[in-house]
Amino acid sequence: MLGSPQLLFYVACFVLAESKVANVNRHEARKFPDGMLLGAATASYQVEGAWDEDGKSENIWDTLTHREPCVIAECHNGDVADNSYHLYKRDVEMMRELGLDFYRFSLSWSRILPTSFPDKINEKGVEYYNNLIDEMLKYNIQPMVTLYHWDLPQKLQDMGGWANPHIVDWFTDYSRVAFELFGDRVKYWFTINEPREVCYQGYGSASMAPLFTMSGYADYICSKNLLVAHAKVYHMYNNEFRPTQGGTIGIVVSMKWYEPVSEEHAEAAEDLTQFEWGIYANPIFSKTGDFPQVMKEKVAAKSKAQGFPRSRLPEFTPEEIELVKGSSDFLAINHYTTNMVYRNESVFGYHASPSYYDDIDVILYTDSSWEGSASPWLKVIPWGFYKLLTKIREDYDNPTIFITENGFSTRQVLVDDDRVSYYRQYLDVMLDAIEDGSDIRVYTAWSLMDNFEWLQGYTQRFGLYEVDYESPDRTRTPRKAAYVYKEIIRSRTLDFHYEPDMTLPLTIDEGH
Ligand code: PNW
Repeated sequence: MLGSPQLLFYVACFVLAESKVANVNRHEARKFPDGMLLGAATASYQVEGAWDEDGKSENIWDTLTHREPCVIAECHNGDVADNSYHLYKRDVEMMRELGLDFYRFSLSWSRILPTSFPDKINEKGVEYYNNLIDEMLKYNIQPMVTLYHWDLPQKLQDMGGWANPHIVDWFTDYSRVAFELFGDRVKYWFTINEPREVCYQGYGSASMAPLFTMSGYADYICSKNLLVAHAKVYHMYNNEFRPTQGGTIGIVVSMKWYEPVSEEHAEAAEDLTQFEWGIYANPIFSKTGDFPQVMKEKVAAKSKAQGFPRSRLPEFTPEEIELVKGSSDFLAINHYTTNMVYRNESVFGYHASPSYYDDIDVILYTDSSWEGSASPWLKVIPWGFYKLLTKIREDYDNPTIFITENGFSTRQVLVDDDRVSYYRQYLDVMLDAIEDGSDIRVYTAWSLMDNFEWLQGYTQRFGLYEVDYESPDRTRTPRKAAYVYKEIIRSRTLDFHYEPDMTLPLTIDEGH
C-alpha cells in the first residue's frame, strides 16, 4: 500500500544507496578552501646541472655519479640535468604558465659554500639564487626554500656526514648564511627534506648517496644528529631571524600509509609506522617528545639479545628532548603511496640481523592488484593518503600541515592520463580530510618538470612538464597534467570532467 511506513523505508533506502553510488561516479566539482596555496617543487641536484661551474665544489651526488656512473640507471648523472642553473628564466615562465602560488626548490650547499664552511661565500652561486628568487617575486610567486635536499658537500661526507655529531654546527652555520642572504625575501623555509631517505636510504640500505649499508647503526645515529641539527636551526631562525624577517620554518617528513593485512596485524602496522616516520614526527610533534617508546624498547631489547653493551638507537639527553620538541611551525609531508604490512612467524630470520627491519619484525609489500606507475614502489592508493591525514590529525592534535610533495611517475609521454587521474584522486581525498577538520594549508605537486630521479636517472619522469634530454636546451613541454593543474589553480576547483585542449599552447594568463 502506497504511503505505508514500510514502503517509505524501502524507498528511502533505495534513494540513499543510489545517491552514494552516484556521488562516487559523478565527482561533483569541489572548491579548495580560501587561502590554500598551490604550487610545485624540485630540488637542486635534480635540476640545476652546472655541477662544477662558477666555483661550486663537489657534493655526494657528484662524487657518486662520477665514481660509479653505472649504479645509476643507464649511467645517467646530474652534470647538466635540466640545466636550470642557466635556464631559470624559462623555469619561472613555466611557473607563470601554470599560475603557481609558489615554487619549492632547494639550495645547493656546496654551490653557496664551496669549502662547506662560511669562511668563503661563493658570490656566483649566491647570484644564481638571487636571480631565481627575484624573478619569481617579480610575478608574485612565493619562494619556498629547502636548505637540504640530499646534496651534502663531499668534504663533510668524508668527515662522516650526518653520522658525525659535528654536523649540527656545520648545518647551523650554513643555514645562518642562507637566512642572512635570502631571508629578506624568502618567508617559507624547510630545514631538511625527508630524514628517512637521508638516514635509512643513505646510511642503511644503500639506495641513496653515500650508498652505505650500515642499517641498524649508522641510520639511527644519523637520525639523532639530523633531528638535533634541525632543531638548532629552527631555534636560530626563531631567535635571530624571525623577529625581523617574519617567516615560517619546519621540517619535511616522508610518510607512507601502512595498511595491516587484517585487524590482527594492526600492531605490526603501528610499530612500522613509528619506526618509519614516528621516529621523526614523535620527537617534534608529540607532547612527550623523544623517539617513539616502541622503537626505544624494541631496539634496546634486540641490541641486548645480540650482545651489544647498549642500545644501537642513541639516546637524546633531556636537554635535547626539549630542544627538539615543538621545533617546527608546521608538519610538512611528502606523500606518494601505501604499503601492506604483516607480522607472523615467517618474519623471524627474514631480514638480515642486526638491521633496521630486523628491529621492527614486519614484512611489507604492495598488492599486485594495485594500479602502478613507472616506479615499482609507487602505487595509486588515494585511500591511504586519507587514512594518513586522519591519523596525523588524531595523533598529533591537528597540526598545521603542508603537503610539500605528491606526484606520479610515467615514462616519456605527453598525454599522461594516469598522472591526471592520480592527482585528481589524491586531491579529492585531501579535500575530504580538510572537510573532516585537517588543517592543510599548502599543496605541492612533485614535480614542476622531469628531473634526475636519483638512482633511477632520467628513466622515471615526475614532471608536469616533460624535459627533452636529447636537446641541448633541455626543451620543456607541458603535459596534459600541466593543463589540468593550471585549471585547478585558476578555478580553485577540482573538476574531474575538465578536458583541456592540448592543441592550444599553455600561455601566461594576465596578471601572472
Ligand atoms: C621524494 N616513499 O622521495 C624526494 O623528495 C624527491 O627528491 C624524489 O624525486 C621524489 O620523492 C620521487 O621519488 C621519496 O616513502 C621518499 O614512498 C619517500 C617515498 C617516496 C619518494
